[in-house]
Formats: sequence, structure tokens, C-alpha cells
Amino acid sequence: METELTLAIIKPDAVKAHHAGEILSMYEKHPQFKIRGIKLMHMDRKTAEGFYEIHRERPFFEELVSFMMSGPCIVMAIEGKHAVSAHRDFIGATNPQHAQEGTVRKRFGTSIGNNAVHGSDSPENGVKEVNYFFDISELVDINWAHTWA
Ligand code: FUP
Repeated sequence: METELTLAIIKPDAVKAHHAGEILSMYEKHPQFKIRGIKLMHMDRKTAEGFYEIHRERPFFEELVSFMMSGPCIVMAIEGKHAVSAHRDFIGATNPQHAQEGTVRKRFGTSIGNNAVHGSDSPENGVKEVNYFFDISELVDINWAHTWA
């Protein structure tokens, strides 16, 4: 399917540093992205651990979960043509030092952990992750062709 959904999170480091407005503006201006859902949330342990369950056995898991719980973040459902790969290009490499110039992580990330934003890594995970944080009733003008997990 051409039209995809990706989850985007403006992470606690970027919100704390007052970069949320500037990052939101980058999303708003992107020709391929439509913000279909948006919420401010302060994750509890259960939510953060559940979201990063796939990384549970990794050495950085506890640091990652603590970081995601460290302050409010902004969670968004983004829809668009090839939204997942376009969004990965837009946010840049996981490690901000390796991210391309102009990407969100290059501009606002400060380390591999504190990398300012999250993006889904496949169309399947995009739908799953949006579903993790949003009820379908919280999304506007959504393309109903998406398969809900
Ligand atoms: P990404 O898809 O770019 O967000 O990267 P990953 O799914 O591989 O990792 C998820 C998050 O774990 C990253 F955003 C940051 C954190 N992480 C670390 O803190 N250390 C690492 O070595 C790898 C990832």
C-alpha cells in the first residue's frame, strides 16, 4: 500500500530543550506528511517498556525506558505516501553524529540515546505503533484502508 502510517515521537530531551515547536513546524511543512493524531504524554514505566519490548534484552533497555519516562513527549500519527521511509529519511540515523545534515536528529539530537525523535521502521510497525498510542477515534481524516492490528 502506498499510503502508510508511521508513529513519530518528539522525545523528552527535545521537549525539555524547547525544540518541540520547531520540530512540529518541520513536520507541518513536509509535503508528504499529514498529522492525523497528536498528544502530549508523560509515559509511565509500563507504557515505555511495552513500546520498546523488542529491545528488552539489549544492554541499553533500562536507560532507554528511564529516558522515555523522564518527561513529557509528543506522540504523533503521521500519514502519507511512503510515510515510513520518508520519515526515516527526515529524522536521520539513530546516532545523531551519523545523521545527514538537515535531519531532525542531526539538528536536535545530542547522543544515540537522546536522539530527539522516534520513527517506525516498517509499514507494519507503523500501524502497530500508532495503534499502541491511539484509539482510532483519536485520529482525524485517516485513510480507512489501513489494516488495524
Ligand atoms: P531507531 O529505529 O532509529 O529509533 O533505533 P532503534 O530501534 O535501533 O533503537 C531504539 C532506541 O534505542 C533509539 F532511538 C535509541 C536507543 N538506543 C540506544 O540508546 N543505544 C543503542 O546502542 C541503540 C539504540
